[in-house]
Formats: sequence, structure tokens, C-alpha cells
Amino acid sequence: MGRTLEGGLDGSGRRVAIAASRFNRLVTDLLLAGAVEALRRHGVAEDDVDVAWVPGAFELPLAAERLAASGRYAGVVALGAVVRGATPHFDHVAGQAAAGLAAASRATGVPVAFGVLTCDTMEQALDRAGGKAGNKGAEAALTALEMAGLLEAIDKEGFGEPRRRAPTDPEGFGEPQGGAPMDPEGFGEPQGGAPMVKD
Ligand code: INI
Repeated sequence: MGRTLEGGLDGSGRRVAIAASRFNRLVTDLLLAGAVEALRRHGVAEDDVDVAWVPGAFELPLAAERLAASGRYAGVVALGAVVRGATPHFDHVAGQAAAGLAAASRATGVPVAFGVLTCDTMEQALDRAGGKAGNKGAEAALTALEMAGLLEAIDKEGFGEPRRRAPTDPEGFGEPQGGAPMDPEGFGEPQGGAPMVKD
């Protein structure tokens, strides 16, 4: 058998960002509390957990991607609650949140954990936010830590340069106006994300 690679759950020294949705805040506050507590129990310092609020789950991917691209965090945890009710809006919001968060993770090389509940009723959502079905916010937080550890383990194996490439500018549009990664908080040294290949 070849190598077995696994990520542990030790969060000491890691910085983690949480992107949380205000929509259905009754639920997302509970997911957030679960995530923060799980990170604390696994060694992440209180000051190393930043929280960014977005209006709804649809907005989570953009915020998560920007946080991940900052290079400040070992992982990002996205928290939201999409409750079906009687509207087809549900499918669009839930689908875009899931696809967008997966894309954010792959685009940045930083783990983005999916802590977004997609339920038929509020009762089901509350069950999964610290009720009888556990706390999916806590589970997502641990997923981010585990994936950060796994990516680190893979990189340590020295498999060579990752094949991701820096975005190119074939049309020569020049300097971006919006969407450029900024560092107003002085986030400094990157923690996660694969190095890019530039050519
Ligand atoms: N956002 C949620 O986070 N949960 C929901 O259940 C929800 N529903 O049902 O509409 C929801 N809608 C708002 C959406 O996420 C966006 O914020 C909005 O469409 C503006 O872009």
C-alpha cells in the first residue's frame, strides 16, 4: 500500500474565517455558536476566528472566496440556513450557495466548509443547529480544520508544484477596478492556499 494522508483536528496556530448569513438568523446564530465552540475546543485561539456577515446564503460564496483569497486563513466556514417554505426561490439559493462555495474552495485552494442547512421546515433546521440532530456549524468548522491539515500533509509530501495557474489577462483589460484582493486590515502573511504557478 502507498501513503495514507489524513488531516488532524488540531487548530492551534490556525486562523479561521466564518462567513455567516443573517437570513434565518435564529438558526445561523446557533450554527455560529457551534462553530466557534468547536474551533475553541480544538485549539483555535479566540482572536484567530473572524466572522463576516452576509445578507443571505446566496451571498456566501463571494464573501467566502474573498476571505479565502486573502491568504490570512487556513480555512473558511460558511454558515447559512435555507428553508424551503413554499417558494421555488429555495432551489436557486441553495443550489447557488453549494456550487459557489465549492467553486470558491477550488479557485483559492483554501478549504471552504459547507455549513449551510437546506431544510423543508424551520423545525428541521433547528434540529440541525444544536437540537436533536447535532450542530452542523460545529461539523463544518471541524471539516475546515481537517481539510487544512490534509492539504498541509499533501503539500509536505513534496509532490511537486501544484498545477493551478494564476489568472491571466488575455484581453489586456489591465488593472482590475473591483474584485481585486485587498489587504486593508493588514492581514499579512498567508496561511493557506496552494502557491500559484506563474508563467
Ligand atoms: N437566504 C437564505 O439564507 N435562506 C433562505 O431560506 C432564503 N430564502 O428562502 O429566500 C434566502 N434568500 C435570500 C438570498 O440568500 C439572497 O440574500 C437574496 O436573494 C439577495 O441576493
